[in-house]
Amino acid sequence: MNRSDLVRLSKRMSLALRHQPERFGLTPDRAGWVPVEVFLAALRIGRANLDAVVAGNDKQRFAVERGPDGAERIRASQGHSIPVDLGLAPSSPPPVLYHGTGAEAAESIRVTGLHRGGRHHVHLSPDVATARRVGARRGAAVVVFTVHAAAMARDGHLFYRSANGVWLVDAVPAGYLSG
Ligand code: HQG
Repeated sequence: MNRSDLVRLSKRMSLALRHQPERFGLTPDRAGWVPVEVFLAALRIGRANLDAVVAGNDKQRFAVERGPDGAERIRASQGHSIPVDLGLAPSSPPPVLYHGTGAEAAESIRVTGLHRGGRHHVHLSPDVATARRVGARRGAAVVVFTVHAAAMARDGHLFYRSANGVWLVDAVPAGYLSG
């Protein structure tokens, strides 16, 4: 597979594991896991291609591990819109985190704070460069907000860190944002 085939397959895998498993005849367990064997059959792909996407993925979106029954299983590490419990423990965030978005959303965010869209959490990046890449999905004019994460945590907001290093929180009230 070339790079664009890998990206296309990664998007199909995201759709199947995060958003519309039923379209592929899949029923992830409550933590979002699907047996690898079942997943390969449902997407009609071979193991080598799955491994290429999992290993080569720019953001390590997918996790493969051996489940309690000894069989391998796969899930997306974050970004679901289907109900899943990733089983993440709350974790102390660094002093600040970042959120990149499109300029047209910025004014509303300054007023109402950050809300999760269709996903389970607001997604925050550990560094400006990553936030800028996330925001660039919304167009050329990117705004990067600084989130005063340690202050939020002190005030009782729970933060989670996904297996691929994305910070997750229910919402960010406007008072903790600058930028
Ligand atoms: C915006 C991708 C107006 C928010 C990325 C964002 C990330 C508001 C959009 C991951 C708002 C939600 C998540 C408000 C939030 N007014 N707009 N009050 N509050 N928004 O896609 O953070 O490739 O659910 O700024 O790289 O963009 O899928 O979140 O633009 O890591 O692995 O509402 O998705 O990863 O959009 O991206 P999303 P996101 P993957």
